[in-house]
Amino acid sequence: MSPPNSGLLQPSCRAAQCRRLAEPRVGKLNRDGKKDDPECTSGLAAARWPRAIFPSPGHPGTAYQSLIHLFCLTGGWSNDLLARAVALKHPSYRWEEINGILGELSPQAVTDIANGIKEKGFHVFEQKLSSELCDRLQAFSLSHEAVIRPMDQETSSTFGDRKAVYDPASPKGIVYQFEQDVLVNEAIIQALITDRSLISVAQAYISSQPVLDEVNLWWSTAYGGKPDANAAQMYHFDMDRIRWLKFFFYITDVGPNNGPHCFVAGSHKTKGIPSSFLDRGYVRISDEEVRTRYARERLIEFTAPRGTIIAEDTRGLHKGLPVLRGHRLMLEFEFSNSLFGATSPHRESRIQKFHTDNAERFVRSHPRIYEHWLGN
Ligand SMILES: O=C(O)CCC(=O)C(=O)O
Ligand SMILES: [Fe+2]
Repeated sequence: MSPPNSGLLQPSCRAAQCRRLAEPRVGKLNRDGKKDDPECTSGLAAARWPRAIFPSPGHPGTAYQSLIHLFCLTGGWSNDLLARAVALKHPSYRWEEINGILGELSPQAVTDIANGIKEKGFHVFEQKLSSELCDRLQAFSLSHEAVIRPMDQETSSTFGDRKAVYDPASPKGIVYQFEQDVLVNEAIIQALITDRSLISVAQAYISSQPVLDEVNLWWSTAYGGKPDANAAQMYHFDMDRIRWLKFFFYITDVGPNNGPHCFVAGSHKTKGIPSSFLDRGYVRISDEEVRTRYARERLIEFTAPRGTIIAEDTRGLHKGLPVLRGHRLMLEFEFSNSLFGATSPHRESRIQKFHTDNAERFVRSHPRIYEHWLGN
């Protein structure tokens, strides 16, 4: 099934948040290497969404467009090569103690997790966010306004930016996305983004110092009743950076009806996505096409209780299933090896206030990790 808005993906701009759910707006690369102008091809181009999840409009710079173009052309070699250069310039931090929400991890345990992700493209941690933390995040999400994301058929002119507090009894849209500048100023989020166990896994996977690139939290609802590409509910790969790792945290229970996150195991590898898909550029791919190319056991659907933490290389094919009943509240962080790539629409998102000395000390002593959120 192809997305109503022509299947063109635009750079998931995080001006407000792509939540890049499905990044609906990267310019499509034609066989001859030319690409459509994503700024012009999508009616969503004027909408402003945070990029990590939901594709948002933004300014696809030349560097960014080249990144996508080369990825599609080389099946991923270009990213691997660039990542090696970045790793030389920004080698990983060496920490004696690795302790945090993933427990106390030995350097070997971190390496094993990273190797598992290299092989499969994801890791589901045994450790979970505590039920108290999930309660607090849920309470926050039921009492703060979020941006209601326009759906595929809606454009900024018919929709505009709408904000509301999510009411589970009467959802007004398919995705309620919290703004990143609000999130990074919340105490719980500050504790999590400075968690050494998460950061250690990220840097082991990307083989260099990580840069926190995206902080997203969103409700997915049963509104609409069909897959919405703009809400990342069709298979796609992310391609805003050279190399990255995402952490997904289920804050509510996710059963088959609550829109489980899906991933095609192994598709993150170089040449893991068939060239027949890549030749079409940065477009969404239908379930049927994915089913014909990959064995059934590679199509993973993550149904799991709240608190579950998944690390995933979203260079592989992934999506969220539409919510059929109830809702799903998901928190997401992205750690990249550098900010090279898409422009940064949420430049205005700043940490204004620290809630603990620990968080402040950690952020100030690792300015590269938080360069996106500190200002210059
Ligand atoms: O909602 C989902 O499970 C998919 C999210 C997604 O595509 C992303 O965060 O990159
Ligand atoms: Fe995505």
